[in-house]
Amino acid sequence: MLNVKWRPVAIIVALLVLGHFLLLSPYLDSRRLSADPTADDPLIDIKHPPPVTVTVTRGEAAAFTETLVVKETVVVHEDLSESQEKANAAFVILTRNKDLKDLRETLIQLEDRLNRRYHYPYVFLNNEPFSDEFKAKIRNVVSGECEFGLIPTEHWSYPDFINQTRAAEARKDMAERKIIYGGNESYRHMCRYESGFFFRHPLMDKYKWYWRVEPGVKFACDIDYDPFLFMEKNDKKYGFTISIKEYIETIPSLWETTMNYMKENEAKIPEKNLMEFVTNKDGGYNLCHFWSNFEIGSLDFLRSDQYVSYFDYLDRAGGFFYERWGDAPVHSLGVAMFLNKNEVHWFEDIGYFHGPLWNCPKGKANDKCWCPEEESIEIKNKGWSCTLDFVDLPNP
Ligand SMILES: Nc1nc2c(ncn2[C@@H]2O[C@H](COP(=O)(O)OP(=O)(O)OP(=O)(O)O)[C@@H](O)[C@H]2O)c(=O)[nH]1
Ligand SMILES: *[C@@H]1O[C@H](CO)[C@@H](O)[C@H](O)[C@H]1NC(C)=O
Ligand SMILES: *[C@@H]1O[C@H](CO)[C@@H](O)[C@H](O)[C@H]1NC(C)=O
Ligand SMILES: [Mg+2]
Repeated sequence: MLNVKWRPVAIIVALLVLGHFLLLSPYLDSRRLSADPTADDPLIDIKHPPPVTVTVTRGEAAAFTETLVVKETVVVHEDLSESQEKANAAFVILTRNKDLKDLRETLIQLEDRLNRRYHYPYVFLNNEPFSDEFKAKIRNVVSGECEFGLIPTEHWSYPDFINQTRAAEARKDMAERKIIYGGNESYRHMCRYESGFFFRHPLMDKYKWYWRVEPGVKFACDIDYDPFLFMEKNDKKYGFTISIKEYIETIPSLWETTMNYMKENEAKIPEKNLMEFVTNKDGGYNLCHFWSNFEIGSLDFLRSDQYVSYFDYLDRAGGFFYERWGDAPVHSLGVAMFLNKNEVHWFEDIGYFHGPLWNCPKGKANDKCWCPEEESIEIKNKGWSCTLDFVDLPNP
């Protein structure tokens, strides 16, 4: 408690702060509603103008959305402290016991920036059993329920149709050519698992939405709305923060295999899709993909016959082992084939770092962040990022 002699001072300060808000709020509100958002923001690129239509249910959100590039009509939902509505969702984290320290750093940020208000549960997955120390020290830093799952061996081993001699030769060759993770066997099991199995782990069955988190990633901005409910209310199926171009050496035959799948499964491909996002002018792969270390997405989409049949087709082709197909391009090609632009959302407002790249909100949206906006990949390295091209695609 405050020492008695300071109480009058505290009351005066509180009154001053309150008065400040009462006087300023009409001005702030009208500015939010009427200002031309481009007028005072030097960072807005005229080629990528700010949103024309933004529907919000909360005054605060209008100011928040004002400086974002995203062109779409969205509904931002109220904080849980006011409405009790919650999505059927969980964070899902593939990790190892040795990641404990990095993971705790990440989860403390995620809780501070978001989940202390929402208490969404966590599912931790591992190909080896989690230690008691790991479980206890994770439970100590999060506000949601935790479940710890073991990955079944069939999902983290060679399928019988893979020639392991050929796989070993491919690793040796790719290591000699210094291809990133080229010689790494466990990395390949990880990529295959994240491509085709995490959403089928029994612990995920009860959920409709997932948010993928990795040990070591950072969250830089206060997130004052529920991103899961945002997805649900706006009929989104897949959300990302960073998009970049893949190293071609890791996926030499992924595009051709995908094209073959599409030819053989025409009936499964909706007319309105996002293939334009991944296709270059001569009809090849432009290497663009959503970086899958961050994803907020629909589990029903990944569990759909469409997506699973695509994964099975890729798995049979062997590229997870004979090449080094990453789960990011695989998810992204699945999204591009089966979803349309309105179903995919750039969480421009979520300040996110996965070494070495940032997604960082610009302008007013940066006020509750500690990330530098000029570091955001789509500004800092336009040629490597695909995000502004995504934004420019026509809505269906
Ligand atoms: N249980 C388990 N998790 C793994 C294994 N390898 C990677 N992971 C997890 O899989 C995810 C991706 O692995 P990373 O090593 O971060 O791969 P990356 O993001 O492509 O590469 P970095 O640039 O090193 O981060 C992370 O959540 C890891 O914790 C593994 O062998 N076992
Ligand atoms: C497996 O791959 C090796 C090396 O590429 C090859 O020599 C061998 O014939 C293959 N085995 C089968 C059964 O295809
Ligand atoms: C192999 O990949 C894993 C991530 O899956 C990484 O932690 C490990 O350091 C890599 N090993 C080598 C030798 O690069
Ligand atoms: Mg990583």
